[in-house]
Amino acid sequence: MKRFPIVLLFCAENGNKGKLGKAAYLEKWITTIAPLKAGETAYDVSFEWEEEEIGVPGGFLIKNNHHNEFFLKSLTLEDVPGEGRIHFPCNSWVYPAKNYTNDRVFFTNKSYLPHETPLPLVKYREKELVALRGNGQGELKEWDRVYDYACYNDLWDPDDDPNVESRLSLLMTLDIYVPRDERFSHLKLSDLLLNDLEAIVQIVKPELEDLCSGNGNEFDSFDDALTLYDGGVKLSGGPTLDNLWKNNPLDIINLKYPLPEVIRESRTAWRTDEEFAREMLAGLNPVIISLLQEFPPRSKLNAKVYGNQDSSISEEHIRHFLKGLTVAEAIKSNKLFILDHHDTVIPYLRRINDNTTSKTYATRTILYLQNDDTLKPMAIELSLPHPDGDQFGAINKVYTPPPADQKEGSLEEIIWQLAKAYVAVNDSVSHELITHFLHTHAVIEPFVIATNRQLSLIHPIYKLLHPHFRDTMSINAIARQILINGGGVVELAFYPAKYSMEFSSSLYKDWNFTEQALPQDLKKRGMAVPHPESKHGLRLLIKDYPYAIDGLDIWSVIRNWVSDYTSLYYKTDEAIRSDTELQMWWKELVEVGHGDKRDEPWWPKMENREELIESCTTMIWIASALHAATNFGQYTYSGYMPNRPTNSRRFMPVEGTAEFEELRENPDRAFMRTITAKLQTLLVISLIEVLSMHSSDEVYLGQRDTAEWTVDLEATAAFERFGKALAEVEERIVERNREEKLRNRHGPVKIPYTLLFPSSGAGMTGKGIPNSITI
Ligand SMILES: *[C@@H]1O[C@H](CO)[C@@H](O)[C@H](O)[C@H]1NC(C)=O
Ligand SMILES: *[C@@H]1O[C@H](CO)[C@@H](O)[C@H](O)[C@H]1NC(C)=O
Ligand SMILES: CC(=O)N[C@H]1CO[C@H](CO)[C@@H](O)[C@@H]1O
Ligand SMILES: [Fe+2]
Repeated sequence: MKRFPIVLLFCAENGNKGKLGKAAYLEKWITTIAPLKAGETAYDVSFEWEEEEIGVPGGFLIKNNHHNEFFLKSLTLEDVPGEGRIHFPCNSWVYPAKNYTNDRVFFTNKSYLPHETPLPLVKYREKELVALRGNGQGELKEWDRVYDYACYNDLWDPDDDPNVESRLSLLMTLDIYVPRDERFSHLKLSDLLLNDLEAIVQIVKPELEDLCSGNGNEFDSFDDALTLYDGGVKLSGGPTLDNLWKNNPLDIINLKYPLPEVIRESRTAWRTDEEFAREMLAGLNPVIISLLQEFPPRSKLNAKVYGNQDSSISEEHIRHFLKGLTVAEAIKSNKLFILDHHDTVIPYLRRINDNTTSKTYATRTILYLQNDDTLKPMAIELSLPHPDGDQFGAINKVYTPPPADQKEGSLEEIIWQLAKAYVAVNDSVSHELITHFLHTHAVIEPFVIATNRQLSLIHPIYKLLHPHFRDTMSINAIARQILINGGGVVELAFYPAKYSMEFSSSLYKDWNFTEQALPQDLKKRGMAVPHPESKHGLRLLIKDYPYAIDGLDIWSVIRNWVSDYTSLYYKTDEAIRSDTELQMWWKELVEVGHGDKRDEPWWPKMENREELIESCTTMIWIASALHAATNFGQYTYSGYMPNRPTNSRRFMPVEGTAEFEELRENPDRAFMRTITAKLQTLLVISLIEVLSMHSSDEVYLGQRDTAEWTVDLEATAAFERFGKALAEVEERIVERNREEKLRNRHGPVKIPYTLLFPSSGAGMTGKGIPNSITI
């Protein structure tokens, strides 16, 4: 065991040179420390103190002279003269010394702004950041700890371009470079979840392709689609996938898919207009709905290129819903809302419809706010680019619900159901590619990298943000390798097909970081107006808007915590401006990390405490609550594909065609042949089942995986207040879910709104806000 020399780095209060102590070595294995987790071992080590004026240790150096790496969790010194206990959280893989140019250094759990750093530590603080930034040269290896930027590109041939990450073939191991300490280091479920993702792509996908080849790629009815959840999937002449799994070492995935909650209480409630609209406020993608402020809805696309893209929905289509109001009056009294998937889709639609097997529309849905705060869809507009060219504008067709006295199964009702399906297709793709992938997973990664490159581990803002970055680089690397890669599952199953990632990245042009702050987002969509007397200073126009109500509670609790914590370290705005690391961090984030957006006027300048608080709150909100709200309900709502299809393969049938006859005679079959096919359905639900699960070692908002993350008592007290405030939010969520008059919290499908409920157990729970994007 005497293979690892450990040298303490002393900081004398008076002197200005760091002194290194004598090397010490691990001694005996201690068995008395509790609680240790499986695989962890504690060792004794004794240090010689030369004389008292040498000061107290502020760090230590360690050399691994072994052949193998080990994970160093922490070092604790007991009975330090004049100090008592000193703790060094480490949480890092230490590779054999030959892999490093400098000795590995670790610091105590004290925070220092750069200019407050004890002189002996300054050199080590700076050298460590230089090492973490790397020199941009060579291929990075497993033991490297370098955080650097590279462009992701799977849109053309990346191997021709030396500046972008090279494309990897699908090997059995996932080996995109990720700094070692960012790789899922935890044992247990999170590793297995990854294995599952790999297995779905590498083992299940080929099996399913066989199964679904030829005529086997269709569900003929809703009942047919339900058999998935009863019997599992039978492979042609072979075992069920379930059995396949038993023979596989990774036997945790359940290929007998569990029944998604959206059809648990009723097999048909999802088809009601009330549920269709409710999911815009409390479902997976509650961030698109907005107040309608002009009628008919106008397009913001450039008319020179796209012609007239304004809506054709007219007063006649909707007047009978308005309880005697004119449209102008209804707009004035904030009664009209819109789910607008028009402008973003139109520029891609011709290519998608002409060059892929998808056949779909841009959509607009107009809704009326009823007195009980539920929304009633009044009209759906489906739009296509003009066949003669973009400049001729859109071809629009407007659909309205069947009259109330019409019996179920009428042709009007069948067509209306199909119109809703096209809206759901657009919404589910927009959810996955934009709300979930682009606006959480993708935009947060530059923050992870900039923070690690520019803020020292002993910087208080590093300590604030670090828990919110856990595992994010790992899951994103996996996504790049097997989900969003060219020819990957997303392209196979989502209607933009090979244009999926181009479509997603083109919308990065519209991204505005400051707008992701929940209050700003609600104001922008017209869902809230400033109102100083109301809670959170906002009045919601739909009072029963579960995502916004629970979200504002969470937002303000995060904001209070960030504000309390940062005020311990920054007493003045000048302290922000003179913090050299903080300034470098923000500059690099804006100019390099989000370099394509560096000239946007909305970037905070990071010149005062308010900007720091708002920016950190927004980062934490995106990584925790926003991701949770849009991730962990995926199986609940999309596990049953007819509710949120990812693709449409046929246009709305027109009278006089065979497809129209099929629609009339066998509407369910026509519906199933329009939406996502069987292979794609099985793949998507296998994936989202895994993506909807929490690993058993997930760390939730208000928790830390390192108990002694700071020695600062005021910071730990503020953190405890944060935890208490979150517990109170939980109580309020439970109470609201009990109130029957809040119709949007359960809806016809009877699913309470829990996606912003902070804590959770492991597995698929439909609740829980992890600190970071881990899946
Ligand atoms: C479809 O693809 C072909 C070949 O790549 C291309 O020339 C054509 O412009 C595409 N069509 C549209 C509408 O983009
Ligand atoms: C970005 O968002 C902020 C906050 O909502 C808003 O004030 C600003 O106008 C937006 N800027 C742009 C260019 O969209
Ligand atoms: C392809 C796609 O998802 N189209 C649109 C669906 O709706 C969202 C929200 O407006 C748009 O951003 C997408 O462009
Ligand atoms: Fe996710």
